[in-house]
Amino acid sequence: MIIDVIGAGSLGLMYGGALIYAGEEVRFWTRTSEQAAQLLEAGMKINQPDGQVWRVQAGSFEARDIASLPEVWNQKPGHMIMLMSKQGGIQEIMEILTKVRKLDAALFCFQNGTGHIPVIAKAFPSTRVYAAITTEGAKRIEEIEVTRAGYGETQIGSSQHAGKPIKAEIDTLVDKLNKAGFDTKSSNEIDRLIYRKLVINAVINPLTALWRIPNGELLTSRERRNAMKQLYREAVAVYAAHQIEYDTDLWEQVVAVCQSTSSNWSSMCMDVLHGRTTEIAAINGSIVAMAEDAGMHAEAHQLVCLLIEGMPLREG
Ligand code: KPL
Repeated sequence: MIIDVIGAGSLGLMYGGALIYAGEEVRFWTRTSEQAAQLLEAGMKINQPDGQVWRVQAGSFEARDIASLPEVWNQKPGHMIMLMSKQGGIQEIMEILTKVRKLDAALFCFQNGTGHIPVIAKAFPSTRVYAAITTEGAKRIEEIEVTRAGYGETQIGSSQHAGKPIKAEIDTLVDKLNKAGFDTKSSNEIDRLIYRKLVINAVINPLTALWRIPNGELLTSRERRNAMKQLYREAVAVYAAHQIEYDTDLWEQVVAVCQSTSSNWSSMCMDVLHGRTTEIAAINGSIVAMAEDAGMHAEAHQLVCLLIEGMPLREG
């Protein structure tokens, strides 16, 4: 079974590399042909939290730039796609995927934020689109080396905003990911988990990115906790206005994620440190939009959107 991993950033490399290490047939689709060439020549390396280094041999997988996907797929279709790019890259990837003659596959979306699942499901009616929510974190050291930040949890399920699911497809990926060393479960309530993760990201990501601190350091001062609380309160008020259910201990869950990922640099903090576009629009921006829909204002979320969007970007 061919697993196509689209996007070889930190999470893409970590999941894809671990699947190859576990014996799966993986094709990486990279943003640049340079990264694909490096992967093909040198293989890749995953540094595990326990100090082990998993070396994925060159020759044991395929890697190409994403632009060549339609041509290759039309000759040799894959079975499962893991879409690992950031939200900001989805549009471009979708444009490339529309060139595939018939994209008959299970497509697993690993993005933070909301909104992308129904858009992808509508654009590719012959795929089954699933959502994956993860607390795994990784840091890309080089184009071909990644360090896993700790042991997280991955949940996969079918969103009510996507087409009819095939349970066996979810179970197959769950099984493969567990064998590759990821604690993975299937979930019947993935939409609830998406909204749960949205709050977690909307509180942790912009603040860690603004203060340039690892997740755990958010808890170390009253001022930082107060800022977190303000974002949290606004987000759950917006959920209440939309009748979106959330766990009564969601605040404690946000704190628990800061603790369990205390030495991680959030994905948004990493983007800001590298001068890259962030996922702020899909995270806090979606809370601002939901607030507006309900005739409310989410002022703290609006402010962090402006602060993050005003950060200098680096070319390339
Ligand atoms: O999902 C994350 C991210 O960095 O995007 C958290 C859970 C905050 C872990 O760092």
